[in-house]
Amino acid sequence: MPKVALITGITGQDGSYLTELLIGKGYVVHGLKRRSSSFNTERIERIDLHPRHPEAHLFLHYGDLSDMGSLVHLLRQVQPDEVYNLGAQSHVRVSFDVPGYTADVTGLGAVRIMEAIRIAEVDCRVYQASSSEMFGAAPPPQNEFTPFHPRSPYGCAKVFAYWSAVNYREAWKMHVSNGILFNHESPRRGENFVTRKITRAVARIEAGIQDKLYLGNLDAVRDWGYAPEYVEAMWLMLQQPQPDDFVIATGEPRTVREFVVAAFDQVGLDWEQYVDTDPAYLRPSEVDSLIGDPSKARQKLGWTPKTLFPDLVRIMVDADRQLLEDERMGRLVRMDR
Ligand code: NAP
Ligand code: F7E
Repeated sequence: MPKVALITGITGQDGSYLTELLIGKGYVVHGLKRRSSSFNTERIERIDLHPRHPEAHLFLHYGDLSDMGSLVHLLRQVQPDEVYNLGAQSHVRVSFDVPGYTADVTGLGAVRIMEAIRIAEVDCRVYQASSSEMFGAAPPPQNEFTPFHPRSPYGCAKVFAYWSAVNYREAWKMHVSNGILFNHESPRRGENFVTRKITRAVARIEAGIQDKLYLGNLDAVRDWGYAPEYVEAMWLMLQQPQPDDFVIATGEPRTVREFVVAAFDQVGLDWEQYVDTDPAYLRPSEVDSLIGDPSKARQKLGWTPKTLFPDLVRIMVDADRQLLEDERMGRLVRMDR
């Protein structure tokens, strides 16, 4: 019998890569998608079934992390072996504008999915998408023992979800693991996160269809990895006999400015001619520096990052140049966006 997985947030960056990984392993994958007025399944539309795994399948279901009933019904119907809770209002800056909604979906949503698992009496393992944003103002390097000091409604909601996951593990003996993932990027990254905003702009400026790129804080330090490798870590966590919490990161600190320079360098343009700052993109309270220590994941999961900063920038700039070319030629946009 193939294993069955349920993914919330399947239409997002990580959901799409995780779906491909699990289909490649022969899983039957069920995804929760929310209703929207425009199509939101672009990232998973062209996922091919794996030739070696004819039993693998992908099914999508309407539901919402704010709607408990939809979660209970879906869990009863699907009876998953593994649940990956990736759904969230995941934008930090936006969370200051919609703090209540962020708390509801990103925070309480995690409780709803775990409580729904209990109500539906499903015997499964759970992955909770925790975040380095929980560390916030705690000085780097950050590891599993670093105390949390969140700096946004998003970070606060993720801390609530993190401790709720630990509590379901302790109280109900559920196999729930937190992946504390540092920033991870790809050509499928949402266009209003800084890396993708930069690489999309670089391609457009090179093509002569954009004049300027407006950014906020160029001094923020982040630890950027490559999303397809990070979803592998999620899967590895659920294959462990005991549930646990793991930091997933590269350990390599880079500023937003360094990302800008590397991306413009790749197309031979001088970034200073094109980049301006706009206070609209600053945050009421910023997270200055996130640098992860992934030693525990290396030792216990055998996980190490392979794609580091220069390759990540190259992959993203190349993909956005190709995407622009495809759009200009009227070609079908490729799945590896
Ligand atoms: P993403 O691209 O923003 O995807 C978020 C997903 O959540 C989308 O599928 C979205 O659906 C869905 N969603 C939003 N509100 C929902 C609701 N009310 N009910 C059900 N689904 C809802 O995020 P990502 O980068 O893939 O990240 C995946 C998870 O990891 C998130 O929980 C994020 O907070 C967390 N995380 C991300 C990073 C990172 O660097 N990427 C690092 C640490 C943790 P639509 O497509 O309809 O919007
Ligand atoms: O910002 C600065 C900004 O929005 C990175 C989410 O996936 O990772 C992500 O959160 C840095 C910040 O990601 C702009 O102030 C400058 O210091 O790409 P970001 P994030 O806030 O780190 C964590 C781990 C998550 O869990 C989240 O879900 O870049 N920055 N100028 C800018 N950021 C944006 N978005 N736009 C700018 O114009």
